Order: sequence, then C-alpha cells, then structure tokens
Amino acid sequence: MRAIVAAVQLPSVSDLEFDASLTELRQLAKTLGFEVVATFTQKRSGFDSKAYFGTGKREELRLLREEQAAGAILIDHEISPSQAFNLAEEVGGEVMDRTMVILEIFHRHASSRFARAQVEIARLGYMGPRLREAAKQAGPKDRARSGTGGRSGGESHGELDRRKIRDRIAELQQDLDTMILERKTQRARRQERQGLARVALVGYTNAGKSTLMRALTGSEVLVANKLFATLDTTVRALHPESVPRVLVSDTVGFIKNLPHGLVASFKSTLDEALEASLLAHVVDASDPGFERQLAVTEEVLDEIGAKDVPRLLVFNKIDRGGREEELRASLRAKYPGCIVMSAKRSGDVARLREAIVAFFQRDLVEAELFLPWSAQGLRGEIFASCQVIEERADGEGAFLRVRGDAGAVKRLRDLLP
Ligand SMILES: Nc1nc2c(ncn2[C@@H]2O[C@H](COP(=O)(O)OP(=O)(O)OP(=O)(O)O)[C@@H](O)[C@H]2O)c(=O)[nH]1
Ligand SMILES: [Mg+2]
Repeated sequence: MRAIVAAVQLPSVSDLEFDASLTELRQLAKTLGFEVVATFTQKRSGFDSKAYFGTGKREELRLLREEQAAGAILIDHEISPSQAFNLAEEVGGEVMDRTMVILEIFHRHASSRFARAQVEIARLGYMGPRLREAAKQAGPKDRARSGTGGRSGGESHGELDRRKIRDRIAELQQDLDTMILERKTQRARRQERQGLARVALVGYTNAGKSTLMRALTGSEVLVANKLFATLDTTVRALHPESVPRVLVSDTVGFIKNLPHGLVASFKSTLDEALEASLLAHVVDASDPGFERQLAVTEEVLDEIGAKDVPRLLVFNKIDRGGREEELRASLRAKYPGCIVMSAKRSGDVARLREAIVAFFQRDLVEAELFLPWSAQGLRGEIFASCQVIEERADGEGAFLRVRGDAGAVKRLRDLLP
C-alpha cells in the first residue's frame, strides 16, 4: 500500500533528530510492506488537540493524499484515539501512529506462543481506547441497537467490546504467567547444569545481533534486513565450545519510543537475557544515528534494571559506508575498551569470541577433585562444566586437576561424595 509519512516538528526537536526519526519511521513502514511516496511535515509549537496537524495543514495533507493515491498516513508520534479519528475523517485513508506501526510489526513477526501472547496483550491495551473512541463516534446509533441480539440489556457495543478486551487480556496474562514460570524452571535447570557463564547480545533493532549470534554459535537464527526480525530470546552455546562453557542469548531489539505496552510485555523476554553476567551491546556503527541509538538502548536497559550488568560495547558493520580507519580511530578514542568489527569478517568474530571468553575466564579457579570409582556417573558433569588439565588414577578413584568457574567448581565439590 502507498503511504505518506507525516509529523509535526516541535521547537524542542532539532532538524537532525527530526530527520533521523522520520528516516526510521520510513524503515518501519518498509518493514510492514508500505511504499512511502511522500513525507509531510509542519513546524508547530504543539500538536493540534483536535487532529494533530493545524487546520490549514490538514487540508494540504488531504490534497497530497489524493494526488499521491496514498491509502495510509503514518504519524511519527503516538497520538490520541480522537486525534487519529478526526484526522482520518478529514484527510481520508487510514491513519496509523508510530505505536501502531511498531505493534503491527511485532504482531507479524511474533512466531512463538510466548511472543504472540506478549504482543497480543500490548495490542489489546492499545486497541481498547481506540475502540471506545470509535463507539463514541458511532454514538446514538450504537446505543439504539443495544439491548437486542444476545447482548444484555442496556449494554452498548463499546461496553461489550471493552469487557471482551478485559477478559481476553486477563486470559492471555494467565497463559503468559504460566509460560514465564515454566521458562524460569527450565532456566534454573539449565544453569544448574551448566554454571553461570552467560552473555546476552542486546542493542538497537537491526544492529546485527542475530548475525553475530549465528557467527558465534553456528546456529541458524533468523537474520533479516528488517526492523524487529527477532522477538524471542534464543540461547545457544558458543561454538566451538570454550572453557568455561559460555551461553549466548539473542534478544529483541530496542527502538526510540518503544511503545510502553511493549516494554512491559517484553520485559519477561528480556529478563532472561538480563540474568546474563555480561551484556554485549551491539551498535550499528554504519548508521549515522548510531550515537542516539546507543543512548536509547542504554536508557531502556536502565529502565528494565540492567544498569549494573557489565557491558562489552561492540561497534558492528564497520565494513559499511567507507572511511573505516577514521571511524575506527574515533570510536576507540571515545569508547575505551570497545570492540570495532564487522560480523562479515571471521577474524573479527574470533576476536569478539576471545573477548567474551576472556571475560568469563577472569573468574576461573584451579582445583583438584577426587572422583571415586563409585561416583563415575559424575564424570560427564565434570568434563561438561570444567576444563580437565590433568588426570591420575589409583585404586580408589581418579584425581582430576580442573580449571573452571568458581561457582561451578564449588557445585562439583558439593556433588562429589
Ligand atoms: N555490512 C554488514 N551488514 C551486517 C553486519 N552485521 C549484520 N549485517 C546485516 O544487517 C541486517 C540486520 O542484521 P540482524 O542480525 O538481523 O540484526 P538484529 O540486530 O538481529 O535485528 P533485530 O532482530 O531486528 O533486532 C542484516 O541484513 C545483516 O545481514 C556487518 O557487520 N556488516
Ligand atoms: Mg535479530
């Protein structure tokens, strides 16, 4: 469908920021399959309370929409249900705000039961007030019809829908709570088995997290030049395996003004990632707006309580856009300790892998474990969680000199007789 991207520029917003945000909305629109045919803006001290744009501008937009044969107007702000309704009445076509665009992408990309439930809750929370607005506009007609058909006496369409939405949200929330509990148990079991070496790949949408996940773990996760390609956390071990064994999680991307309902519902997805002891914050260094994206990601991480988790800052896509050496030098100077790389270069991926493994090796300890012949069942366990440096045996059992995570070694000692 042909669409027009439209926004009011408030005095507090710089041209640079405004343009970057519009570019991002155009990308979001493309991800949804829209063909953006025009961009329409107005400088204004505030949003018009009735219909977002001022009166004259609405008329201009109506003409532009007709001339361009555009079916949709995409607004780069979250606007109220009545503003959207009034604007659509005057301008024609379908009006979608930024929140709705993002919700729609999440809706289309959600494939697991877990992600679908989360998105559905956020969508219903967003739709509720909008259905109410539509019911209000339908007005007396709607109320006159009520009381007939299976509806209980005096309940309007709007009220019925509202009740249905509330019930559906409660039902989904219950499903979700069950799934969260199941996941927690699985996770606890996994951690018990494998020690605690976990790194989560976090960052703005399209930064290259899934590409790095693939490169680091040899797994076939979805990579796409689309916003919000990944909605579910995947967990895989570094491949080839390292000591200690490190689990990598790929996570949902962040974006400016992530709709609030989505932050809340995706918190559980992110929680899993946040139990990691290291966050590899992936930044697309080839995007002119990368500094803003970096800041937005850090803000969201703060918001969800990850402020104190150690970070490894990873500037990715250095192969794109030319002037590589210059960019590399300036990033290194400005962000000490960062990694500058391209996911497309195997040497760079190997360096990232080394940096991750080195982080976890800092806490490694060496110890000698005695494994009696009667407890050979624990042998696999020892080899899975530690590096065995030396092994001697006598009549009673085996002496194993191991190097491993302090927690893992302690756990083995507790397990051994
Ligand atoms: N040139 C270049 N392209 C890259 C690099 N890393 C990733 N890409 C491309 O960037 C696009 C997005 O990559 P993904 O790995 O899906 O990004 P993501 O961070 O997982 O994105 P979301 O799941 O949407 O949050 C894909 O088209 C990748 O092929 C890189 O180092 N260089
Ligand atoms: Mg991804």
